[in-house]
Amino acid sequence: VSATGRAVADVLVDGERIVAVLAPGSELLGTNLATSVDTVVDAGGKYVIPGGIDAHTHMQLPFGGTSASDTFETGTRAAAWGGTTTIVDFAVQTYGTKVPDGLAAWHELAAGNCAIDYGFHQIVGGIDDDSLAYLPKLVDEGITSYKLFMAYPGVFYSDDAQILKAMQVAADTGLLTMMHAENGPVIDVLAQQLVDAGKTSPYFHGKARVWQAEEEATHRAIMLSNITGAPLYVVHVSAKQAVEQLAAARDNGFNVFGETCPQYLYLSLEEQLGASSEQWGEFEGAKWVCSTPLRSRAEGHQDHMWQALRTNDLQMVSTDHCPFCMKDQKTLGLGDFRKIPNGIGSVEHRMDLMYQGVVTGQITLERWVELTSTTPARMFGMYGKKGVIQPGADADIVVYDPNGHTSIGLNKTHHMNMDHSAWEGFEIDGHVDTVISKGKVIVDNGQYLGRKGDGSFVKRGLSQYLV
Ligand code: DUC
Ligand code: ZN
Ligand code: ZN
Repeated sequence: VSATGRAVADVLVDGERIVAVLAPGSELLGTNLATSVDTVVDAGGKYVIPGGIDAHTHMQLPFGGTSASDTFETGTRAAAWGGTTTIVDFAVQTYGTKVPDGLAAWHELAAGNCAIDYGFHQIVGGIDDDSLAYLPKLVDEGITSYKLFMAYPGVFYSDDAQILKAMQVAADTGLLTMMHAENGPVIDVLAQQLVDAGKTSPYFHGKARVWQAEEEATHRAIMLSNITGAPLYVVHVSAKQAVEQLAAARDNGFNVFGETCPQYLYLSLEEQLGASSEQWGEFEGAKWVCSTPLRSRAEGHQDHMWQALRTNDLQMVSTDHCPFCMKDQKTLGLGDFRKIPNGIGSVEHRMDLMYQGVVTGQITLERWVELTSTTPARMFGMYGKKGVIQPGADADIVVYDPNGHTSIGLNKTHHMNMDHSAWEGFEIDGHVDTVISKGKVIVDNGQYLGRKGDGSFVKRGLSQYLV
């Protein structure tokens, strides 16, 4: 199955690469494939797809006095279990530090530890003369996208003047600007007022982060992008009004893109409000504290995200994988939702959760491949090597069984380094059977055969969506 169609075929792999895609039983150079190769993976009755590409993960992200609980080792292994063969993680520069130092630290964390291939985007948390001067060098290092934040004043935040200057450099160099589009200063005032009124439980995280703050910031980012001529990629879109801003801009010919995440398709603020457990009481809701937040189902955001994936108003699905345990991490925010580390762990479940959208008729099989692999490869300058099964591409291949079943939960399928699952109880009418990364079978029939260090750094080219 590819982004454009499906066919019955044999895929021939030699070393790390795909060398041929052939009609079944064909002969290559006079030899019958089925009898002359070393290893045959029988995918009869199953789907063969290009390995998933999760272009938005945060392994070990420092946040709110703690760090995301998956290391590159545990997080990429969990990704592999779930049929993802490439991640693009975010190297971090915070205000007052140097971009190359942040980047070097990220290389240090990842090198030799990953189960699958990985690339980096660069978070630039302090736009100043130094960081602006460094942006063009990122391209030479294979880091062709960077992320700015319109939220989190005092931590990662950039104001409009800083964003404008960064986008001017991006327009000149071909760097893709990724934006966390929420009006942080407004959200912080609303959050303070809620806390002052004694409304401190996890649910109020979502009440403070109103959709208007996402719509407004999305619109502002689009206009700054248009002023500068820099293309824009808005991350973790969750509000239907933000999608409408992107759709209108695209209709006007602006080169802007949007991603959503499984949590904004499946989970809601109402469910977070209703969440409670013997162990955690209403603090149970902290498991789903992420930014942008879960949105109200009554307001129709979830249905709108699925629709936008069908109509291409949104182009991709990533996870924003940013796992924190309840114990000692999420609980930092007991009594004040602002101190709950923001994030959900999903890197292991994206391919399954999106396949369930095929089962329920939300998207086609081809669109599943496009949203989870082919477009991420194109968007982030890896297409041809990744995101497609064709001669010359890396042999990153997943055999997916539509007759299999996956029960998601902490004591079922769970390899992420977390003490809970945000997806407990989800049932998927499909199963990742075999995962091949650069020609090596790393997951097969419930067995992990890979090693840390199998994955290497991918130097990415410019986005293939630049015009
Ligand atoms: N959102 C999250 O949920 N976690 C990390 C950063 C972000 O923007
Ligand atoms: Zn973000
Ligand atoms: Zn993120």
